[in-house]
Amino acid sequence: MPELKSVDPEVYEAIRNEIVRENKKIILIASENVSSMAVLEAQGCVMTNKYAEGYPRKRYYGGCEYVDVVEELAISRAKAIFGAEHVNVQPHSGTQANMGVYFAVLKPGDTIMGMDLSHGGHLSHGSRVNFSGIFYNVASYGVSRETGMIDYDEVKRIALERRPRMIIIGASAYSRTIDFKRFHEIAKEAGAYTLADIAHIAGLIAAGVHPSPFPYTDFVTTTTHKTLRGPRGGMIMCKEEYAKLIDKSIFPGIQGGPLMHIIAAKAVALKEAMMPEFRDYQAQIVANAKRLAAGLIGKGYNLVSGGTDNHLMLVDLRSKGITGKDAEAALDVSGITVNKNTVPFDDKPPAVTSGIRIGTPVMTTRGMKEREMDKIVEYIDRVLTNIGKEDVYREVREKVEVLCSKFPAY
Ligand code: DSN
Repeated sequence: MPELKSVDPEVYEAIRNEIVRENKKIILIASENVSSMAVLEAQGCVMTNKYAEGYPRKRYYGGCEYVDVVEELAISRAKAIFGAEHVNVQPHSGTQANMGVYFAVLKPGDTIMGMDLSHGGHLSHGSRVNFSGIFYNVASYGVSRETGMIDYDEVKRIALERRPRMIIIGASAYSRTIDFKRFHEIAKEAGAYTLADIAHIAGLIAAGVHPSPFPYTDFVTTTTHKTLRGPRGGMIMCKEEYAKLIDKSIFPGIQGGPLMHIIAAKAVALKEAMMPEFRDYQAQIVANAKRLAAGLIGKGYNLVSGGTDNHLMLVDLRSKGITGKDAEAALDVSGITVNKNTVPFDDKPPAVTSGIRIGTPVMTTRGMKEREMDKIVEYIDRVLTNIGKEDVYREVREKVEVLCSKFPAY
């Protein structure tokens, strides 16, 4: 980055430091990934210069012939991967993708039903601090206290009682397979639209290692940067009958000019997701998560729902007498990055929490397999059983750096 170094040494320095951080730490944030150089190159390209309000071949600006190429590629690849009838690749984020769907078919005051944030749902699924909880009436479902899993009978009971106009299916911290068909049947009985927010598991679905929400759900939203491993951004997929409503809702409804450089990078990531290696990668993410979960259980940690079927797990630290906040801080100093997370029925506030969320997409991209997961379990346990001991943090940090040197991000 010679130009950047000379024009803005401070930003250059921060980016260099971020590369070092990503290389030398074990990163277990379930919603992050390491995108390829091809994705980064597309993301940093001249298409950032271009205004392209509208859609391919129907723009409000001249000179869109090349940005049309990348947007059409992104759309056709997403259709092929997910089996979607219609795709809109313009949402700037997952939350904007969800907003685009709500604004397409709901009116303020309608009832939506999503997973409770404190049980693993997402802010934009009806949290009262988010637009979704301000504009709409919210009926939430959660997980069962006994199993830590979604109780579909309870979902049905709430849906039939509250009669939501839309049921939102999907989570940010739920480690089990989601039964989209069952949700669809419940929604049909309740007279609700269905929206599957697959942001966390999009890569798994693309690779066929998690069941798809198609053909059941009316709308599917996702981010493109989590297991899908593309640039930061969002995407909406839907049945053809909703195509016009969705497109109008995104532009001119809630967005102006699309980020064409990001759409170029989305096209690249989607091409990568069509490669045979991508399937192996997603299967390894799940294998790594299962191994990590088994290792932690073996060390006496409680996992919400008792394990994982996907890329993440939620560790309930209450039996260990540690807060999520303290665990996150101690692990980060030791070279292991996780995020604190509320666990279902948590008695601590969101800034403290009783749990940590652990995910394997990043370290799987970096080439780690089951053997390395065993080492990570050892390191996590060593830190969490020695909270406050700086010498232990140092010892683990050194081991982490040695391990990471064999599995660089870039
Ligand atoms: N903030 C993301 C996560 O960490 O799961 C969801 O958008």
